[in-house]
Amino acid sequence: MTTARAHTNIALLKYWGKKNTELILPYNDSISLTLDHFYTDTTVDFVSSLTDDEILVDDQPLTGSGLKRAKRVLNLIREQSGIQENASVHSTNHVPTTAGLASSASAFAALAAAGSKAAGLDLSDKELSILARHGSGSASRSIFGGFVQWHAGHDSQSSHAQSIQSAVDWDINLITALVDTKKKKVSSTMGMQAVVKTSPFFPAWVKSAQADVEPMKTAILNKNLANLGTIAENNAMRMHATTFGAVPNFTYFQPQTLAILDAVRNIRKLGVECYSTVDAGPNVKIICASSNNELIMDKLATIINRNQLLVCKPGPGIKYL
Ligand code: 2P0
Repeated sequence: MTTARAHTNIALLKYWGKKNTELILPYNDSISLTLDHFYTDTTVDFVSSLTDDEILVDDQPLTGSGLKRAKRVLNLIREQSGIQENASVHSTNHVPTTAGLASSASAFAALAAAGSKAAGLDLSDKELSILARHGSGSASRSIFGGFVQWHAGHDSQSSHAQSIQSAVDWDINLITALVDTKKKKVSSTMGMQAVVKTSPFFPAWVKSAQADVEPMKTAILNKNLANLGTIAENNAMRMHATTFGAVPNFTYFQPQTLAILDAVRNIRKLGVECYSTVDAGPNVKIICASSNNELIMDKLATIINRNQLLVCKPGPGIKYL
């Protein structure tokens, strides 16, 4: 029996579009920051008496596409290890459902780590990243701490994440503005597929997202918040532009999302470094130095309640408990 802990991550350069939906191979590289505080603990045991995999998430049996994806990861572990038993999986999310942060990244990273170790495999971080990717694309990045790059690659073996800077020893954090925490109408998986198939802006997105990779890595290594934030904000807006071009068109933005994006631009004009990023939902994550957190949160107080603002710091990679 093995327990592993994996943390969530936020993409600074987004993964948005699969060129292979079975293997979960993305069109472009993405770059993320792993977060502290929000994580998933997963315990896996292979048990001969079980007639099927038994997967409980927060004490509820997993169903639907989540179950299918978890079984896909467990089947790969069985293939690689030669083990035949079914698995007993217990997973606990320490990602508040109200936080509007994705838990699929931490969930599948923790499952890959705990499952492979419980099956007697001793996988490298790269191999774990490939395994986690089969559950959810963003999970490939949650194997590593700090700043992480997911190489798009050209096949399963070449599509994996890698650390850029695991120990973040400079002042950068995120403020998450929780605009709406209800389940979204268009899931990431559905949204990105719709865009790949129907948005004429998609090819331009892939080209510009790939061109962001080297400048973003340089900004991270130089600890240059202004460059990092500018590239991240533009990248996020371009991702969202693809949804406006889809048929039928859709958007993850809500009125309050736009109000916060505007407020962040205005705070920046006052000389305070802060930049927005938005994932496949209405919540805004504000990239800034922690020394400016209070000032920024005070300025946002006219738009959003203080208790809807959550500070997220850089966090570590996978751990075995
Ligand atoms: C990201 N997102 O890079 C992007 C930005 C959402 C917007 O990764 O279909 O849950 O399971 O591979 O990983 C969310 O997508 O999608 C995501 P699947 P996933 O963080």
